[in-house]
Amino acid sequence: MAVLGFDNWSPGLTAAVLGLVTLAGALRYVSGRKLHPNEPTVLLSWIPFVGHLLGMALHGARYIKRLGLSHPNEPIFTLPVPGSRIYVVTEPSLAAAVQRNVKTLSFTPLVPDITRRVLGLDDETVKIVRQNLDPEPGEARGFLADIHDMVYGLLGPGPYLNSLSCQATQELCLQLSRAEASLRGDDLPPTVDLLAWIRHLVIVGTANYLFGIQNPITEQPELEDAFWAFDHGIGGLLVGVLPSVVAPGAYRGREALVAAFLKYLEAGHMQSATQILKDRVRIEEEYGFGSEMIARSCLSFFFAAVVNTTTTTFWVVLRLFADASLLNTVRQEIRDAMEMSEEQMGPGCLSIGTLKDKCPTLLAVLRESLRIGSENLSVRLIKEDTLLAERYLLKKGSVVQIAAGVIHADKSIWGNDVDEFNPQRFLTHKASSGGIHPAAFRGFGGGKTMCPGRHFATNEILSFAALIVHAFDMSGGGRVPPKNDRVMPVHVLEPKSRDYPKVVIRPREEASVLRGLKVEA
Ligand code: HEM
Ligand SMILES: *[C@@H]1O[C@H](CO)[C@@H](O)[C@H](O)[C@H]1NC(C)=O
Ligand SMILES: CC(=O)N[C@H]1CO[C@H](CO)[C@@H](O)[C@@H]1O
Repeated sequence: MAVLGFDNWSPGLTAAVLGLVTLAGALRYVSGRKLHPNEPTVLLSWIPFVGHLLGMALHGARYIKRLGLSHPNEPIFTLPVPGSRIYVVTEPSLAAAVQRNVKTLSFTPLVPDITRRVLGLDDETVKIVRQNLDPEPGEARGFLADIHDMVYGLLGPGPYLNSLSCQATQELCLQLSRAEASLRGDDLPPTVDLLAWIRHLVIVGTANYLFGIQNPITEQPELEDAFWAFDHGIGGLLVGVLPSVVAPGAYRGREALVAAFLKYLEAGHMQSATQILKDRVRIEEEYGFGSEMIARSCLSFFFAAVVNTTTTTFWVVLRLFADASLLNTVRQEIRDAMEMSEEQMGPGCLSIGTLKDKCPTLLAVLRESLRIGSENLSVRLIKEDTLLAERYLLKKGSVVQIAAGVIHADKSIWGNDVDEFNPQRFLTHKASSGGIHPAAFRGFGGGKTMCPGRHFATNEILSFAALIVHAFDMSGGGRVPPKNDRVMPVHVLEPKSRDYPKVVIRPREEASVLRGLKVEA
């Protein structure tokens, strides 16, 4: 006994342990009960009440994914958490049902609190954001509804989408030609961290095309690091208590960026920003946002425009350089698209539309990279008790999440090679002709909150990745590291930091197109 350290074992302690075990059992029983016979199956955690929250905090995306994949016969299940329930949807037709139910299932009631935590909005601004969240037709509209309509309108197919896509690609091309110039002189090109290389090009390029060249990033290049510190600590900011202690790096990074955006606004540089940002600022001013809050909102849009473009381009490029035959096929598609653009529009021109038409394999690589990399949980608050698909009762006040990570890893949808990177699956008849449910591909979310930037992002990433593989060779990137899914997925997953691929980048002869390229829609 002494060896086991039970010297002080006492009847009182035994009773206490027995009591705790009984209490745990009782709590498990209570928390495991359905609130209504039609509520989705309740999945219990080993530790009552807080077990699921703990699991998500410790294992991130992987926790829900494991639960979902180990219960393949439950298209939706209930996770009891303190004071509430989380319903998790893991099947496309139910995901579509959630998306259709716009009256009682809504993301917007969650926005004020999320933005308060992540961006540090003050109480007065949060109050403005909270008003008229989901106006019915004929009702007074609120801030979020106005922003939503403006953003979805401008970024939908049309002339602004085309001009923004051209500006972005033109700018990224300029960044690439600078990178090429700096590599050209080297006899022995250095080994670089591919993710860091792409991060730099995207963050500088995006700041330029969105905010004009007198933007915070060109004025203070050290803010690049602040940006990624903010990005990597968003999970900590979402906790919502003592951000400067819980997520000090993210907090300091965010505040440095906000100060710089405030300076940018006060200097009047917004004049040279792109239309969508001017419109956002105008709406924010109309609703009474102060300038510091407008600076915080600038950071939010900048964030949306940078993070997924960076990570997705990184995976696309890495995948291409890891597979010689895939790279050959895609390079041929790009050459054809460039030749055709020149025939149609003149020497030195690249048409984004032609690139999209002529590069089906590249587009498939992009979609397949998003299938594998995106595990976000689309969240909606249940505003009224809701019977989903005439079968599952969702209780008011809880949240329902669509688990992209589970749906994207489901063998019954994608086939037995679901864990393989196989862009062919997006080229075959099955994927394009309705063999796969339209709500199964969740890279851009779905329903009312579907990413407004999806057309733009597709144009931008396709052109940017095309220019990279056309103009550069890369060696050393043969191994594709696994994604790090132990984080809260606020964007497309990255590899673990120790696995960031190191590559040697060399300009090809074809890199000459970067100089003087004219990008057209
Ligand atoms: C590969 C690139 C991108 C991916 C994978 C992506 C994906 C997403 C997803 C999944 C959502 C949430 C949808 C939901 O919850 O149902 C979202 C929201 C959003 N995205 Fe993107 N996005 C990308 C690029 C962009 C770009 C380039 C922009 C802007 C220029 C942008 C602007 C936004 C905005 C403003 C929202 C919030 C919409 C709202 O809540 O009303 N995204 N994005
Ligand atoms: C980025 O993409 C992920 C995965 O598709 C998504 O969950 C997330 O909301 C996106 N973030 C932004 C800021 O667009
Ligand atoms: C769990 C999680 O990170 N969900 C995020 C998915 O994407 C939306 C829109 O960008 C975020 O608001 C959620 O927080």
